[in-house]
Amino acid sequence: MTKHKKLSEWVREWAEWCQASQVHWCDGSSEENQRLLDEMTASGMGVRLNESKRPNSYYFQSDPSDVARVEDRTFICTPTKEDAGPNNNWADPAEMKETLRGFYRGCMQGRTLYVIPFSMGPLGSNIAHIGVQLTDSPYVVVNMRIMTRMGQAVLDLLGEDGEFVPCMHSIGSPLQPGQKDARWPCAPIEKKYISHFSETREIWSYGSGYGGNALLGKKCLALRIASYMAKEQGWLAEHMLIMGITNPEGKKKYIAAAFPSACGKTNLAMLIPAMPGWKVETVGDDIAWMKFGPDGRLYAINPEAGFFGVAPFTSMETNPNAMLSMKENSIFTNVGLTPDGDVWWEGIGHDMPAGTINWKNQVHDPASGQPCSHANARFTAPARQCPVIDVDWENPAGVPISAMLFGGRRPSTVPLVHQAFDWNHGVFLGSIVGSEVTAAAIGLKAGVRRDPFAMLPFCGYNMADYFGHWIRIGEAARDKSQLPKIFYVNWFRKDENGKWLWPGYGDNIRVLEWIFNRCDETVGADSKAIGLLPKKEDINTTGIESVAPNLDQLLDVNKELWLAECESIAENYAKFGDRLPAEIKAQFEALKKRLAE
Ligand code: O2Y
Ligand code: MN
Repeated sequence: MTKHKKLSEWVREWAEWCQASQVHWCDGSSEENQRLLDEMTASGMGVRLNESKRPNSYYFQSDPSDVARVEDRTFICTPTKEDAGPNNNWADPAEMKETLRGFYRGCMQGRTLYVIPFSMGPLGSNIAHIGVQLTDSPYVVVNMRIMTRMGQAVLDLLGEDGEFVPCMHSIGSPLQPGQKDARWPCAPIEKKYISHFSETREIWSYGSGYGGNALLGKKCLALRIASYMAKEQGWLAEHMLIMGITNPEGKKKYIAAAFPSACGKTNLAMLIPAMPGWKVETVGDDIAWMKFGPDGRLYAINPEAGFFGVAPFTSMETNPNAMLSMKENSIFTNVGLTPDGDVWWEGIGHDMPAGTINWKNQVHDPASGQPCSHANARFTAPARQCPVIDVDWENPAGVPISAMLFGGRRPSTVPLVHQAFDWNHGVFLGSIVGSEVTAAAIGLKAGVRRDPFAMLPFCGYNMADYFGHWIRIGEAARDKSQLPKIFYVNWFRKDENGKWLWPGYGDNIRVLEWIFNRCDETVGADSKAIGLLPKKEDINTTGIESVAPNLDQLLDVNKELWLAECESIAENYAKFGDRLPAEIKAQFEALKKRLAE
């Protein structure tokens, strides 16, 4: 329990307003976790998987209206629309609170209000932050227990007056006496609201029980609210994986990488190098919080404690470390359930067993043309179970970052890898990130979506100001030479026939080798209009000789295509009007001038 008066009062007020049947303060113990899982299994919401196949693991199916983050129901409620920027749905904070207060009134009738104290980042780290989520979903509690450090230890750390981000959540489905509960209770799509009050650091989520809409530590706190806090306090909250790379000489560096959703961050974070002697270790697969350390370098922590990864097409071929991470103590949502009590999804690496139940709870008919698992079906697995988890993944001081990568799915134009000339040019590269659209969010148009820094759905304020914040971070560095070097990668380039030019996966280590060596300047580069490119011979193709001839195309910088790219960049920048920082405009002008030379 807690002696924190403000917290107790906040919980009491919401419990009363929502008319919760009871309040349960989560201690995070395995007994509590087991009780909730047993209750969900008994009610038919969850299924315990076969103990001999998937120990201590559970299966859930969501409502078909509740399968992914809902970007068009996500709001940033800053005092003015301009403060939220063209990148966000804005709503007036007072109006939004009034609307939601109306919805929250009585919304937990017949349900328990769970109080989840959680730390994003190792307990007590000076880069970490604490949140407290209220929820009426036991599914959310058991997922938060994997994804964060949760329970009594966090209350102890909060003490009597510690700071926390209040995170209010309800599935928006009160239960009347005698009413049979839905298997996955939630509100209809038009009543789902994922609202952020950036200035006052509050999250109010209503109507959804799924993923990023409901596990509020992840996208809501660790990115949208944290990005605003980071701007105010001079640090970075980024949509980035963090990995350690050790070369055959035993030298280790940490790299952070930002790719839009569904561009393979989890696969890269857990990569098995295709070149002998190299080692990759995982710190995190989705979010990085970075602060300057006492030595002037940027240090990163993974604020999360688990992986909430896309299941379809994850296999022992594509990502064995992810498969092994979820071999026990895991939760599966919207995948297939096999007759022998295990899970199955498209691309898992073996045929679907006959009689498998699909995510819509029907015996799956492969002839239906429909997938058995939803495209955004997820596994929730403890990070500590990853076979290549880094020794320092829970180091409260974080890990020193040598390089940052940006990238996306670009079938043409963008070369396999290029390096920024300097920090401000790197910020420019982050600002022009674009990718083919993802399945992780609904309601998107097909085609290339500009997703600056892979933060478009996750920046809690005007993105033009966010670009400015990155510029200021560069200026704040005590020693500019200590700043991470910035690169742009593109594993997804195709030839004229639509065939991949680069093998990807474990072979990406060949590109990482060049990046690693560029950090120490032990390898050269060709200066081109768009940045510094590898010389063909500096990308190691031993063992993939058939790919070597593709390097001409992979490293090609086509001026025509880049001039067209500039038009698309200009179109995107125009949204930000005068708020676009002068340094970014200068970088863009310099690029166009170099292309014209
Ligand atoms: O659709 C959701 O609720 C999950 S989205 C997600 C989950 C884990 C990591 N990244 C993402 C994302 O969309 O970037
Ligand atoms: Mn993500």
